[in-house]
Amino acid sequence: MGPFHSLEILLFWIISGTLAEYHVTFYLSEEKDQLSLVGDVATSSLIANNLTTEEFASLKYSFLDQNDYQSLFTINSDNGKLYTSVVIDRETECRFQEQCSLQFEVAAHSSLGSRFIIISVEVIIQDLNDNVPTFQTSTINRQISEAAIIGSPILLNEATDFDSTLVNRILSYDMVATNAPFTFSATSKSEGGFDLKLILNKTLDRENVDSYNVYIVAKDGGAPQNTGTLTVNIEVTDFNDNAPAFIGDSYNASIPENAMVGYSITKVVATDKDIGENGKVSYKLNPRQTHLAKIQKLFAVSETSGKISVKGSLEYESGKLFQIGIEASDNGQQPRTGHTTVKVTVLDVVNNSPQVKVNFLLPHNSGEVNISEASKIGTVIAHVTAEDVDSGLNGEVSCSISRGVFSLQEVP
Ligand SMILES: [Ca+2]
Ligand SMILES: [Ca+2]
Ligand SMILES: [Ca+2]
Ligand SMILES: [Ca+2]
Repeated sequence: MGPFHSLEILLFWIISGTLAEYHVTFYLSEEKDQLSLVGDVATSSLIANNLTTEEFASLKYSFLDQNDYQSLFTINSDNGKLYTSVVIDRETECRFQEQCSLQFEVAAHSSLGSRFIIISVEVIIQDLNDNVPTFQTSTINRQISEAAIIGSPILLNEATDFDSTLVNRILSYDMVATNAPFTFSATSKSEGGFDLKLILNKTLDRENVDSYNVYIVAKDGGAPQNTGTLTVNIEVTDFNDNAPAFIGDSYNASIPENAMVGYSITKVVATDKDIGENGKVSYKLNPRQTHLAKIQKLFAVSETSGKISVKGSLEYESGKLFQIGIEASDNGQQPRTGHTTVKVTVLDVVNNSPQVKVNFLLPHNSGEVNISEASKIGTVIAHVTAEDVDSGLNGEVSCSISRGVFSLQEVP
């Protein structure tokens, strides 16, 4: 038999060897040290049963194919013992797979004669609970309106645990006990994993509590158990549920009748418990008040400061009491309003002279009248009136005459 003939036989064995007669399975925990023994291919495969002692002793072992797993394992060519060549991480080799089975073939060939044996080797990498449930970020921020109805959800993203076996993956989530008005729900999804959400279980009031912290713990099933925690910062956003309220129900002020335009009468203040535009207060004259036109003519209110000032002349308003209706409004999308009244008394301070008016009862000329010397005492000559535009004491008038020939008599 020439050398060409032997080559043909060898090729035949290789082709038929794809259906290996021998099969061996080893179990190896992940994370073993480099050069840890995985198993003995020679003895575990029981190939010795069909060989002479000499043939078995002469076998040389090698990987049949140049495949990926040669970077993970080495085989002793003399005795067929399989070792790790690196620290094997199950999650690198079999990410998200529940089974981690590495399969390759080892060739055993004898230098005696032409023995060529193919052994199918399966290494099952066993999982260690070496991964911790991890949320994408350890803290997240969420917002919910204080107007949210009970049952409103806040959706949360689930955590990841790269351990993919039944026990070492995430099996449950819990919320750490809290006073926050939320219940927690973790529902298994058919495709694996969980739907996580917080559900509002009480009505909110931002003006009372404007934020909550909630802690969610993801737990795997390993022993010891690994956990990962998510902090959820919940901001309660404002709803315009408060109207501006004046510090006083009514304000009283008095001003002199000669107050100039721009004279500051008083200042009203309203506060609003909401924030932002919902709490931004502006002032104006209440459009629904009696005598609006006159009030608008005489008085002004600063939109921003609430300062009430004189807008028109009060010269003819002395002694009067004005009731100025003021409206405060917030700047919410649906504004809310509050109302108050400013009572303003106009004081009489300018003392005008009484005006005397004489109406002659006899024919007269340019204020002169002729009367007969025969006139009887008590003859009525003229009707005299004295008027004063002032009010109070300034408007009280007394009347007298200086010459003794005539006298004044008050007409009832
Ligand atoms: Ca693992
Ligand atoms: Ca784990
Ligand atoms: Ca408001
Ligand atoms: Ca509010």
